[in-house]
Amino acid sequence: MRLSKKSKIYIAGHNGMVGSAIVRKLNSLGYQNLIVETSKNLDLRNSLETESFFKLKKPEFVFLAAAKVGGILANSTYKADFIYDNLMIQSNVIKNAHKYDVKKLLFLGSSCIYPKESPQPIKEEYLLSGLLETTNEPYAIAKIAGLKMCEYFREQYGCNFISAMPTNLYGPNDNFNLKTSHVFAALIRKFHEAKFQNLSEIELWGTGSPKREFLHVDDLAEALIFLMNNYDSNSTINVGTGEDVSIKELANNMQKLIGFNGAIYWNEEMPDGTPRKLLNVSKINNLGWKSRIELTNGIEQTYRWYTKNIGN
Ligand code: GFB
Repeated sequence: MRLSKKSKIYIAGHNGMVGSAIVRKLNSLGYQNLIVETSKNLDLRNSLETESFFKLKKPEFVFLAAAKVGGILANSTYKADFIYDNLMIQSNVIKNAHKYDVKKLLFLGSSCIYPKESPQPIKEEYLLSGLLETTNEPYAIAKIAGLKMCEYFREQYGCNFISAMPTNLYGPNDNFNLKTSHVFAALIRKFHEAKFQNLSEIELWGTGSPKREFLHVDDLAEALIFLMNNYDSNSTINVGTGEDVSIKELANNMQKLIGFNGAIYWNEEMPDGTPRKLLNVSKINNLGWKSRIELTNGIEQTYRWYTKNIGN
C-alpha cells in the first residue's frame, strides 16, 4: 500500500510541530489532496464531531499526529488531561478510520512508552517489560494504549494501521511556552532572551546529567512518509538518530551558538525525569531510512527559524 499523488491524506494535528512538518514534506513531494481541519472546528476528543468529519471527508490515509503533548513539567502537572485527551483523540480517530475504511493509518507515539530502566539503546521489544517514568506515565500509558489499539484493529478487523515511536523532537513550530515546552525549545528561548536582556544567569532544570536523543521534525516527517509507503507490520517501530547528548552538552552547544555569556544555574528542585532514552533504530535503518540532520545544524536552523518567527 503506497501513497499516490492524488490520495486523500488526512493529517490530524496539522498545526502542531509534527503535523506541520508532515504537511510541508507532503507538499514538497507533490501530494495535492491533503485534508486538514483546525482543532477549533473539529475537537477530536468529541466522538460525534470526529465521526461526522470522517463520514464527510472519507480520507484514504491518516497521519495521526494530533495529541496533547508537553515537557516534563506539563506532563507531571496535568496528568488527568494528558491521559484523557490523548485516549479520546486517538480512540476516536482509530475507530472512525476503521468504520470509514481508511486504507492505512499511522499512529504517532513517543519514546517515553518504554520502561524507565530499559537497557540502552532501547529496542521495540522492551515495551511493557518494566515500570514507566513517573513524570510522563499518563502520556506513556495513553500512547501504549494507542499503539496496542492499532495492533488489535489489525488483528480483529484486518486494518492496515501502523505505529511509530519517535524520540525527543525539535524544529519549526515547536512550543516555546516555558511552562509546557520540551527542553530543546525551552533552552532556545532562555538563551535568546538572556542574551538580549543581558542577564548574568539563566536557570535550567535538574542536574543536566540526563541524556536525550534529538530528532529534527523534518527528518521525522520524511521517516513517517517512508513508513506509510514501506511498512505494514503490526509491531511498532522506533524513529531516531541513534545518538544522544547530555542536557548539559546540549546547553553548552546552544549557549555558544546563541552567544549568551552568562552563567547557568541548575535548579535541582526540578525533576531530571528518565536518565536516558536512546532508541535502537536498527529496525528502521535496515528498512532503508536514516536520519540526516546533524544536531549542530539542527540547532542553528531552529534558532534561525526562532529569531525570524518568534524571538524578534
Ligand atoms: O524535554 P523534557 O521537558 O522532557 O526534559 P523529557 C528533558 C530534560 O531536560 C529533563 C531538563 O531532565 C529536564 O529537567 N531541562 C533542563 C528542562 N532545563 C529545562 C527547561 O527549561 N525546560 C524543560 N522542559 N526541561 C518528555 C515527556 O520527557 O519527553 C513527554 O515528558 C514526551 O511526554 C517527550 O515523551 C518526548 O524528555 O524528560
